[in-house]
Amino acid sequence: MHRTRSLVTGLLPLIPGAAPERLAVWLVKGYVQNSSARAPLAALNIRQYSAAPPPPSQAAAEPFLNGSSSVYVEEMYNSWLQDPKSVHASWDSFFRNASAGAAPGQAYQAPPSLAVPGRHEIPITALVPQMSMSGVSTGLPIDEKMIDDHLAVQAIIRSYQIRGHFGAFLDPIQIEGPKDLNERLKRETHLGKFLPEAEEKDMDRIFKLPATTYIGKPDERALPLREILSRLEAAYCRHIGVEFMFINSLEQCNWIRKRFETPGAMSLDAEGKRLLLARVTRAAGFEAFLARKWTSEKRFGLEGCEMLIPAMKTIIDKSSELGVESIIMGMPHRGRLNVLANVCRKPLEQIFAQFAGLEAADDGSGDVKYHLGTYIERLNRVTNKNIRLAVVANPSHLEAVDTIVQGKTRAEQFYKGDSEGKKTMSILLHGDAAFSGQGIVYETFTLSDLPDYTTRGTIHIVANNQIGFTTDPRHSRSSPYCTDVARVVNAPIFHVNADDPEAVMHVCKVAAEWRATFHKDVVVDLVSYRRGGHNEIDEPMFTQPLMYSKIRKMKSVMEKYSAKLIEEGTVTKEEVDDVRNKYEKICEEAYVKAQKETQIRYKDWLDSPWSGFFEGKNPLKMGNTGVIEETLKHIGKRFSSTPPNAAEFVVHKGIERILRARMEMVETRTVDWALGEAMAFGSLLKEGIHVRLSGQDVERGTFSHRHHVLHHQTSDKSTYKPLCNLYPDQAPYTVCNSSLSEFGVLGFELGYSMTNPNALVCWEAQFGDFFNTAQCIIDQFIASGQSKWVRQSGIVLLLPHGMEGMGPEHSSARPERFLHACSEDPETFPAETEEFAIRQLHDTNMIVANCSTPANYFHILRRQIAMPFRKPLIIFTPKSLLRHPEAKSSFDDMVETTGFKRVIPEAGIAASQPEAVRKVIFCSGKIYYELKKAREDRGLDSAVAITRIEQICPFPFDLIRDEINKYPNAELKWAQEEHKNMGVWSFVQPRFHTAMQGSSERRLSYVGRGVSASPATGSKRQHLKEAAQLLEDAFAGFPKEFSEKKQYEEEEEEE
Ligand SMILES: Cc1ncc(C[n+]2csc(CCOP(=O)(O)OP(=O)(O)O)c2C)c(N)n1
Ligand SMILES: [Mg+2]
Repeated sequence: MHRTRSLVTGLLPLIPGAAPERLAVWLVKGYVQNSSARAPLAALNIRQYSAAPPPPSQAAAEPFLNGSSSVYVEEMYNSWLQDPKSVHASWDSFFRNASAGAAPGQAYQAPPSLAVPGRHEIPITALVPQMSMSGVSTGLPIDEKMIDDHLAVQAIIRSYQIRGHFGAFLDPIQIEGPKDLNERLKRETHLGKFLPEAEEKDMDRIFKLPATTYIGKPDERALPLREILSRLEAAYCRHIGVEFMFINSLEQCNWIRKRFETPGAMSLDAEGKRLLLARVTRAAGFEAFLARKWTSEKRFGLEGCEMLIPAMKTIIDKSSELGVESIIMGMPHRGRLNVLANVCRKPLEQIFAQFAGLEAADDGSGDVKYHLGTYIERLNRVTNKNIRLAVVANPSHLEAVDTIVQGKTRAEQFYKGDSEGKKTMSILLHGDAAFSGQGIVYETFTLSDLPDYTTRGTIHIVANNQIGFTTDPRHSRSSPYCTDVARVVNAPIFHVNADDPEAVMHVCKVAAEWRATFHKDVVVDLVSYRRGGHNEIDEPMFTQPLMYSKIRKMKSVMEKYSAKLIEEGTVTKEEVDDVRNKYEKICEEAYVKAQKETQIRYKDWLDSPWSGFFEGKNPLKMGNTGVIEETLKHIGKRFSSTPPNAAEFVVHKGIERILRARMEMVETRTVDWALGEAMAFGSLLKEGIHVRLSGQDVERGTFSHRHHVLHHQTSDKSTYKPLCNLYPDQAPYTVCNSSLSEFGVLGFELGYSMTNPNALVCWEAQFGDFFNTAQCIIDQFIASGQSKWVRQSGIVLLLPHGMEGMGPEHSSARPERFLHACSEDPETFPAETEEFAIRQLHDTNMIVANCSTPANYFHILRRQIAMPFRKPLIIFTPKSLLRHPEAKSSFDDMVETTGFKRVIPEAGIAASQPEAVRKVIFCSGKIYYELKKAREDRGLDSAVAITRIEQICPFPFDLIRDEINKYPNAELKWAQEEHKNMGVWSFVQPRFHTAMQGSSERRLSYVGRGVSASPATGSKRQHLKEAAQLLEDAFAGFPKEFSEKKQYEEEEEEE
């Protein structure tokens, strides 16, 4: 509360009296001061905003024309000047009287009320006797004063609702401010502060309660001011601070008001209190046990925020009661082991065994214990319903797991047909510093209400220990609260003092109900402290001496709450001891069991089990990727058509042309890139595989080549998706333009891909190089996820790539970055067996490819599903090749007998006379077409072979070796358009060496651009120069007769 408190203090000098005081007092004082000043309207300096003539001076002297009402009155007056009937009859009468010269104070006449009094409404006259009984003498007509007073009280109520949280007692350690904030606040609200002449009596005056509050019991329509203030303080200024009045839905605001203002809303029965105490005891007992057994082992203990555990359990109980069956959670290091033990009920011996440093029984490199995930299905004892809980494994990178959890949740909802999110939900846990500091949190929130990304409400819990490692909030954020980022999506934020267990329970229940009712995000901010250092080895006094001298004197929440319950007679001391001892015994027993363990199993910590997927499969046997011609034809035709039965669907002329061209290709048994992709997707859909393509502008495609969503040109929001209409029983196809985020959306799609192995989930970058804003997802999850967490994913990254003169960005998708993260050994030629290719795929961490033909693209997409396991696939996709006349494939390369080609060897004249070949140029991707043309131009077709490597990792050692051996007399070149320190060169170079099995006679050398700091030049001219030079260099070294021969042949042809 450091930062919040200083913000409030910062505001106080602006407030009359300067001393910190209750909002109500400040407001009422404002009224008193204004009314005593009685500034005439002309003096309020507001007319400069009005084009209307000034109101008559007599009217300006009316006593109620003060403060906030004056603007309103002036608006009324201006309207009345235009048309007297446009204002209420009472205003009409007032302005007529004032214009006619009525004396100040005499122009206003109260109109008779015609309305039937509703809830909170009582006839104003009914209050008059009480008002006069209070004996307050104002010297003004009683009804006018009363209106002002009522307006002031309404404003007080509203100000509590809006700003009451600033006065709430949220910080258990009271880093700043007077020791007893409650006492101070009481003193500040004393009657004398705003009505010095009749203090106590004014507090007893009765005020009608407006419809915007629920502080009245059912039969209470008016209350003494004292009671109003007291109830507002109970609702908004005790241990809960509610931020919600920024929400732009009246219904939602009222819903929240009701839950916090209704008298008795926060009370908990004895059974609830006992359960709560038991849960706090377990949370505290777990940390104490670990601290005792492993004194200096890092575990990122929860001490100081033990209430996180009962908070999560309450949310789970309530959500289960409201119909949720599966909860997917993401969380950082703090308290993670405790969550696994006490929320998920992961067997304690498995957790304790992690401390023993045992070897793993399964493959992989593993992860530290406070990053591991889990998946558990169990009975919720409170609701007696089954519940599935998953904690997603995460790296150290704080908050990076957020969108992965969201994607996984969304996928589970999708596959279960839970379109409203009633059965599956997510909970995200955060640290205070990370929540406000990490941009991915914002990216996660912005996905929360997008049709293809929403999870229908996430409950966020911040374990707000008011510190991030060694940094104070005042140095780690510029916002008053660490939770302010949630305001962007209108999520209510419940700050709660985590040393008040019952208050925590209340906000958690409300949060769960909110999610179930509105299906929107909500934040619970557990304001707490960190009893120790950042981890168990750190000394916090180095940097936070004051904070820690206070913390060291603090009793734990368990001690405080058990003392409270003993004192109020809810439990006995024996019961408290009993609960504690029982849990300790459970821990001891598990500890003994853990000691007998000899190995740990990473599989025990898997967050996304794919039951039934691996069972019964030969892990080295892959299905076919070719399909029958009939399927290609059918998909092609559908993909080239407008809605079959919608003659009125108006298609853009340009799209009509594209569709016609597609149809012509289908008729000639050819595909371009877009058609090849559609056939891959369509054929998988036919086989029951859900396909999801997500990313920026993917529906049309950045390069306007895809057009998976056709837009009716004369009817808004009327669209047609050909791939959703291929077969009556096909799987669903999802294509969705995403928010402009890479980190968030790639994380989301990765999470999506973890849920169902029988889905093809693709994320496309707008241009390939933009992936680097999502680098953390690639390094921490995609490249290493299986190794760390035995978790597989078949996600596909489509990264437009190619040096086409577009400048430093938009050119290279930086293949080197991905290749560097590949786990393949460059110096090992894998054993040559029949399963060479599939074993390589099985053993790699990622597949990296640059396909040069639509057919190969088609096959590699389909291979993702044909594989008996899942691996991430990174494809560098083309830009200019999308429309290149030669970059087309025949159906012949896609039918049943065909498959993906890891290498496309030279197939021209050179291949038929390999001994005569002088040079073999190996390359990958679009440069092939440029090299091919340059070779032809130079008449070198028989002298130079050009071979394409389509799958870069796993490296096709066997095929490359064969290709090299085929051309015994040729020099070997690697040509690439990326700079020498980029692209594929440094990856392939040692692998070629290995493929040549150490042959010292043959050497691969590089041809292409030199090294550079920037991926591409910004000058088109320079680009063309470099591109031309590259081709010159590639074909350098041939004697002149080669080109003369070519010239001779051409002349002969012309004749
Ligand atoms: C992206 C990232 N940057 C930096 C770190 C290093 N780091 C680990 S914990 C931590 C402090 C986190 O503070 P907070 O979010 O408040 O959580 P707490 O440790 O207080 O529970 C930091 C900076 C990290 N893990 N991840
Ligand atoms: Mg913190």
